[in-house]
This record gives sequence, C-alpha cells and structure tokens, in this order.
Amino acid sequence: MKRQPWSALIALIFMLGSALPAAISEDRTQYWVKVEAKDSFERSLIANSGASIESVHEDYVLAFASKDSLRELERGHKVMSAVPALQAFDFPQADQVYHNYFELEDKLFSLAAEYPALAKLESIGNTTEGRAIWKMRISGDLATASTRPGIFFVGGHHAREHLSVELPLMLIEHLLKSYVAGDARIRALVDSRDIHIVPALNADGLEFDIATGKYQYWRKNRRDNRDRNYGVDLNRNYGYQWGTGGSSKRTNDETYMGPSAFSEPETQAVKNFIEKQDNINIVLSYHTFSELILYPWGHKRGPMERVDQQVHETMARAMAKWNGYTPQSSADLYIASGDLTDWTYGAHKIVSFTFELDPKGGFSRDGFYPGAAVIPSVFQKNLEPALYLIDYSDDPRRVLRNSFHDF
Ligand code: 0X9
Ligand code: ZN
Repeated sequence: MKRQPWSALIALIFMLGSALPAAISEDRTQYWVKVEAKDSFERSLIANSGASIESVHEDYVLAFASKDSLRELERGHKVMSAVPALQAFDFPQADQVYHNYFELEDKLFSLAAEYPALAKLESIGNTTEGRAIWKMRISGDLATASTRPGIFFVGGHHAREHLSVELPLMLIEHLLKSYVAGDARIRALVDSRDIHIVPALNADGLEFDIATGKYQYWRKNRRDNRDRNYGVDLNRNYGYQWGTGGSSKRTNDETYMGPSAFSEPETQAVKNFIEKQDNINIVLSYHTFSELILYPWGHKRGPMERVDQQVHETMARAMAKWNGYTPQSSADLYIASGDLTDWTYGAHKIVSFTFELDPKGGFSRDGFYPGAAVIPSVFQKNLEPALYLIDYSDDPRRVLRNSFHDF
C-alpha cells in the first residue's frame, strides 16, 4: 500500500519523540499521591513513572511524585488523590511513625471507610493554606448523635507538638476497634455519647515543621503577616478576654495573638463547630510538654465560679491518678489570654482541660521531639482520662456527687 505523505511526518515525529528527552516541566511542585495498585506488577509500573513509593497497601500505594511523574501516572493508572507538597514533607527517619498530613488524612479516610456505622469524617473548615481540618465523629448511631451528650478532643494547636496529634488519632482507632471487638465499656460509652475528635488543628504548621526533613521548632500557624513574618499562635487567638496578657502584638513573636480575636481560619473553624454543635459538655485540648492537667482560668489568677472550680479540680485530680500529671490552673503555669479552654469555659461554660503531655522536662529538642518509642506508653496512661471524660460528658457536675469513687 502506498504510504500517505502525512504518515511519514508522523513517523518522523515519533522518532524525534523517542530520541529527544521528554520535556521537563518547570513546575517543581512535588505531590503526595495515592494510586490504585493491586499487585507488584502494578506497583512496578508506578515505580517506573519516577515516583517514589513510600508505603504499600492492599490495593493502593502512597507515593511521592514530581509534576511530570504525576502526569504519567494519571495516563496509565487510577490516581485516587494527589496533594501538592512543596518539599520533602516528612518526619526524620527515626520518627517515621508520626503522621504527616497526608498520612493522617489517609488514616482517617481508611478508618471512616472501615467503620461507616460508627465513624464519620467531617471537615470543620480549611486552614490558612487550604488544608481540610478533619474531625472524626464517633457515635453508636450517627444519625441521632446530636441528641446525645457530646465531647470534643483536639490536638495539634502548636505545630511542633506532634505527640498531641498522635494521641487523639490513636484514641479514634482505639474507640472504633474496641467497639467492634465487643469491649462492653467502650460500647456503652460510644453508644451513649457524641464524640468529636480533631487530631490536627494546625495542619499547615505541622507540615511546615517537618518540611525540610529537619525539625523547625515551629509553633504558630502559617498566616502570612505581610511583613516577612509568618504565623499566629492559635492558642492566643480565641475570643475570650483576647489580648489581655501573656500574648504578643508583635508578628514575629512566638505568642503573636493575631490582628483580632478569631482572625484565623483554624480558630474560626473551632468556634463555628462548638457554636453549631450545642451538645458539647467537655473539651480536652492536647499539647506538649510538661505533664500537666490544666483548667481555666488562664488569662487571670483566681477561681472560676465556685461549683465549676470544684468540678474541674475534682476531675483533674481523678485523671492525675492515671497519667501521673500535675493538676493546676492554667494561670498557675503562666497567665496567657486567648487560649481555647478559657474561651470554651468563659463563653460557653463547657468544662475544659488542657493536657501538657510527656515528657515532664528536658531541653526543647527532647521535649517537643521525644521520639517514636514514647508514643504507646503516653497513649496508655492517657487513655483512662479520655474515657473518664467521655463518661462524664453527660453531666460533668455529677462528679461532685460521685467523687467518693475517685479517692
Ligand atoms: O502556652 C500554651 O498555649 C500552652 N502551653 S504550650 O507549651 N503547649 O504552648 C499552655 C496553655 C495554658 N493556658 C494558659 N496558661 N492560659
Ligand atoms: Zn502547645
């Protein structure tokens, strides 16, 4: 058959195409990608795209890919998600068990998919850089959960406090697994309560802290303060007695309070959630480190309203028996305004605690980055306090009637 003239042209383009290197994209963005892959054959094809496979799951892999690799993957595979990451977002090798944002999302999505009758993953808003702020809701009957008493656990206000993200994440998994395994106590708690858990409020800060593979000791969120400084201290940005002491107006300070109360999307998200979800009776905010159980007030010295003071003191003492932490008022640590728990208690009369997790002391490297080995024991000693709070979230004030149980 006589060749058409254009077929020669196509052949030439093909030859050139294989002889010349593929055009390299100018875009240097790296992506965390989740790609469907059921066997080693499929995984090998993915590896050939130039992406690095970071973890292998039953029917997908998590990989790190350049823009070009991502395009190639999209042509030949089912890309389930692709999240831009500017640099090599991950923990140092020794701390790999800690969750970066992508791994956290993946874990939360998997748990929600595995336990659809008990767990619902909801976003309460987006961070400054646009990441979803995920909240897992756990209850025996999700459709009617709002009719039951509620509790709110939150971790990761401060970027470098990674252990404060792992604990609420482990609590989610523990509740779901124990429920399905038939643990009678957990079943009773989950069936009778509406449990809301946000493991990582400050997702941007978390990612920034690990972005270079070397910890940045970062605390704040990643707001661009437009003066070459970044970040607002989220635990100084809540709107109860905001800016009345122990927080800074200087944008480059660690405890910068922000331009106004609730100026940050992360604190706004918590505010909107608490105000919409009007069954929340207890709040626990996880931080690190110092091994403390803190309760309001934090912006001033002196007690709360008498009964509330007794309730917080009694509960804090009871929980201290399990985790060995020191119970005290936040202001006894230092006066600081604009924290979450002063707002939840001050504005909404919700019984509120801040835990400063392990370790007790140490220089900041050991304090904020205590390593992977401590995670299970810190979780174990803080499990009973979490279950205790879930239990009392029907009516925290009943602790005064039952306090003989605790001593
Ligand atoms: O300063 C904070 O926000 C918390 N400590 S941390 O080391 N994790 O930064 C403690 C908050 C306690 N609240 C007040 N003192 N108001
Ligand atoms: Zn903190």
